[in-house]
Amino acid sequence: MNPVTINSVEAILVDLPTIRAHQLAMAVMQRQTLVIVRLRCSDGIEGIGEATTIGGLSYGEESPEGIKLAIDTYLAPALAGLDAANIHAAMRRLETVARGNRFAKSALESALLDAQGKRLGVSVSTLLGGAVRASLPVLWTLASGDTARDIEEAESLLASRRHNTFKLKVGRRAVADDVAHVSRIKQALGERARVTVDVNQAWNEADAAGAIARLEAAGVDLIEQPIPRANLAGMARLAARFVVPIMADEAINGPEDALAIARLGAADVLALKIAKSGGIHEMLRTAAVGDAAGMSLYGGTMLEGSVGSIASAHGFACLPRLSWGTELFGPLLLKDDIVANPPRYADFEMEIPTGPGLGLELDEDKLAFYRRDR
Ligand code: MUC
Ligand code: MG
Repeated sequence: MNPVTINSVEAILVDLPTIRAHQLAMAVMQRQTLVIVRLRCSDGIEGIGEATTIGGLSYGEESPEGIKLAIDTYLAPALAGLDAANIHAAMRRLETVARGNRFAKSALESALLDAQGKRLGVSVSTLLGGAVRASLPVLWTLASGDTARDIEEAESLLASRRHNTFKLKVGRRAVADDVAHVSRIKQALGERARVTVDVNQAWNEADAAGAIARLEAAGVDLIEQPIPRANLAGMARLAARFVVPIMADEAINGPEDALAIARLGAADVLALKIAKSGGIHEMLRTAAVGDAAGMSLYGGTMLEGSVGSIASAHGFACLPRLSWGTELFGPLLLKDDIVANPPRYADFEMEIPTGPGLGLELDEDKLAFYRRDR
């Protein structure tokens, strides 16, 4: 029997507005750009995948436009004609033609997994060996830039039982203002909600030490990437100094980073993201290193839309331990969706689809409306 081959790959830039401004240390987002991948195979099956960045090039080394360029020019031609059912071999081929470019590779791997799941009639998590949970806890990020508005937003989400953990984005303002902002929100929510803080590398070690002492006293539950990613020794000193757990985000991409962090004790928790790792399989390898080293795991987001968030969810569903839950709220931050069956959120969790592949169907009209090149 001839193998099913990869016929073509299309990468489409899609711009979707956010429901409100999303303020992070390095960017203010008013919209999100999705790179939607459509991978067509010789048996007529199409797989879909997605990559996003945060604030163009301001979070990491890839931008949506760069991801599309890398796929169109280098990665799609390398995949053409390969066995569509052998995902490990296809990803190995991508490793040989391109260093890095993990976000682009992740979108392609999701599309390959989606196609293979559809071909076999099983979900992506089943294809990966099986989900150990049917839904995932999901937090919400408060990042309107206004303390009173953030408290109002949190109260309404608690009342509707959509989220009971809130991540606060800090690092744009003076450290003292950030600490006051977080303390006011934690005081207003009290024991009814968990509060975490993401600094996105914005503080130096001395500022971080002072701020974390006060945030710990205010009852904050977790501190994410307080200082620059390269300062692992500084992260190790902070992790040793405080009881409140320190989480690595920008400092961790793949398994080698997890090993370096474990050796130094540079974090208590790892923020896993399929994009940062270069796909679901690499995310699972990264998770295994962290887990073996005794670190706790967290399912992170690059603020993907429904396709990327559900691909992440299938991967996170397979982790034996995921003690800090996830932040797969990306689709809820966007005003509209390009899938016909968006993810369902209820009782503080996101449901993981059980249909073939990712379990998603593109809404062709919406995709046509929001694509940049329409
Ligand atoms: C990040 O750095 O964690 C995740 C949630 C959010 O609001 O921003 C992202 C990026
Ligand atoms: Mg982060």
